[in-house]
Amino acid sequence: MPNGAQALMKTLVDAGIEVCFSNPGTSEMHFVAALDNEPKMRAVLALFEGVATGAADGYARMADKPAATLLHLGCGLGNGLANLHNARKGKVPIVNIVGDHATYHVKYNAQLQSDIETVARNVSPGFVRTSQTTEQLCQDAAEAIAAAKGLPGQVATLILPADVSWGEGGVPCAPLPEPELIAADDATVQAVAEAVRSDKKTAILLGGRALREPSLMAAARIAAHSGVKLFAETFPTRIERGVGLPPVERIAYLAELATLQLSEYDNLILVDAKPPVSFFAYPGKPSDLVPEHCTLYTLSTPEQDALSSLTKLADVLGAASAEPELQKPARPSRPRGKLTAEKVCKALGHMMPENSIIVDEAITSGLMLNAMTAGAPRHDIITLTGGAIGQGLPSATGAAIACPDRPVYALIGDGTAMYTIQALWTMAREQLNVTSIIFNNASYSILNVELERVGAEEAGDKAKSQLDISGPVTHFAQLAQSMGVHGIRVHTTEELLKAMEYAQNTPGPHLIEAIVPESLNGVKRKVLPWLLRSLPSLPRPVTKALKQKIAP
Ligand SMILES: Cc1ncc(C[n+]2csc(CCOP(=O)(O)OP(=O)(O)O)c2C)c(N)n1
Ligand SMILES: [Mg+2]
Repeated sequence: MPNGAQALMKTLVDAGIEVCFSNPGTSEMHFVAALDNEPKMRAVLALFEGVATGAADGYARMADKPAATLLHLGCGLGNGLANLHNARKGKVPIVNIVGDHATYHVKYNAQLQSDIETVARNVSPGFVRTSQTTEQLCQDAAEAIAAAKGLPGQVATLILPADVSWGEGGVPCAPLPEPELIAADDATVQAVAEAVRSDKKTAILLGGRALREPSLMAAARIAAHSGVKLFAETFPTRIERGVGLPPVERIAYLAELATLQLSEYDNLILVDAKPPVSFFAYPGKPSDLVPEHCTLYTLSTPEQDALSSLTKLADVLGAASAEPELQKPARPSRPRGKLTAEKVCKALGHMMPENSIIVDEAITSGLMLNAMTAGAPRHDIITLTGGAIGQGLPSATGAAIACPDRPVYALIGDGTAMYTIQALWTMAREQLNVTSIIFNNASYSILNVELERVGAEEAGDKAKSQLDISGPVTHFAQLAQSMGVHGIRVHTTEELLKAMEYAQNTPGPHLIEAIVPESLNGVKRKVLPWLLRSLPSLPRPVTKALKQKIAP
C-alpha cells in the first residue's frame, strides 16, 4: 500500500498533471520523497512561492492543462498569492498542494500554524479543502483537479496535513469524467444573430479562450460576413496573433481611450468576456465603460464553450464559409538610432521567429508592442490578467517548460522585474529558452502618470520619492549573471540587436537589460491627462488619430 503522498502523486499524473512547481518545507517532505517514485512527474524548484505560482500560471496558459504547485503552509501560500490572483482573473487552471501540520499538531499552535483556508479562499473561491484522512486524500485530489479543469478554469487548493501525507493506506483515484462542453442555447444565438443583422452598429468583445485560433477564425468569419467589429479584452490570458490569423483590436487600458473605442457601437456582444470597466476609479469619471446607448448581449459565458457558440452563431448568420480577414506579413524595419523602449519592441517585431511566445509585463515600455508585432509571424501573447505585477518572469518560466521548442520573450519593466527576479535562477537551472528583456527606465513610470491622472497634483518630494527607483539603479545584467543566466546591459540600438541575435542563436536563458528613457516622460506626461480629459470635446477623426498615437 502506498502512503498518502505516493498515492496522491499517482492520482496527479493519471489526471495529466506532470509538472509540479515547488517550494517545500518540512510538512511537505513525504510529498517531496514521493517524487522519486513517480517518473512522470517533473519537479521544478522555485526560490520564492510567487515564482512557483506564476510559473504554474504560465505553464497552464500554454499547455492547456494545469500544473501543481507545492507550497509550505499559510505563509508559503501567502507568498504566492499575487500570481494566483493573476491566474484566477485569467481563468487559468492550477492545483495548489499546500502542506500543513499533522492534524493532531494543530492544537499546539506551533510557529507556522495559521488559517490556510482563509488565505486560499481569496484566489480559490471555488475549491478549498483540507484533506482529513489518507484514505480520502486521492478522492479529494481528483475533485480538486476536476474543479481546476472545468470551465471556467480556476485555482483549486488542496491542503495536505503531514500525517495524511505520510499515513499508510493511500488509494490512488482515477480522473473524474470531463464535463461536456456547453454551447450557447438556440434562443441566445437567435437573439444575438438578430442584433448582428440589425442596422445598429455592433461589436463583438472576445475574451478568455475566445482569443485562440479556432474561435478567432469563427469570429472573423462573422465579421467578414456581417460587418461587425471585433475587439479583444484589454488583458488577454493568451491571444494567438500574427500572420495568417485574424487581427483583433484590443480595448485600451486607459479608460478614456476605451470609451472612445466603444462609443460608436449600439450593440456589444460578449464572448467569454466581462463588460469592460475602468481599471481604477478616477474622480468624476465613469467606472462602467459600456456607453449608455449600448445594448449588451452575452453569446457565451466563461462557463460555456466559446468556440461552439461562435460556430453556432456563424451558422445561423450564414457566415460559415465567409472569407475571414487575415493578417498579412508586415514586419517593422530594423531599428536604428538612440535606444528607446519603442525600438526594443520594434526590434522584436523585426526579428522574432515564428511561434514565439511573448510575455508582456513591460508596462509603459510596452505601449508600442502590439503595433510593432502585429504583422510578425504567428505568435502568442500572455498578459497581466490580474494587474498584480511580478507575473512576467515566472510566467515565462512556466511557458518555456510547457513549450520547450518555442522561443519565449519576457518583456518586463524594471520595477516589475524586482518582485520575482528569482525566476531567473529557475530558468538557469532548467536551461529554459527564455530571453528576458528588462526595460530599465529607473522608474515606476506608470505611477508617475497615474499621479497626474488621479489629480493629486500637489505631490511633493516625499511623495515623488515613493515612485522613484533611480537610487540606486538596479544592475539587472549582474543580477542575471549571479543566478547563472547570461546577462548583458545594452545602451544603444546596435548593442540591443546584437544581444537579441546572440540570444536567438544560443540556447538557454538570456537577459538583456535595455537602458531606456521613460516612454511617457517630461512634456508627454504633463500633456497626457489634459489630452485625455479633452478627448470628448474633440472631433472624432482627431480623437481617433490621437488614440492611434498614444496606444496603437
Ligand atoms: C502586486 C502589486 N504591487 C504594486 C502594484 C502597483 N504598481 C503598478 S505598476 C508599478 C510599477 C511598475 O514599474 P515598472 O515595472 O518599472 O514599469 P514602468 O512603469 O516603469 O513602465 C507598481 C508598483 C501592482 N500593480 N501590483
Ligand atoms: Mg520602470
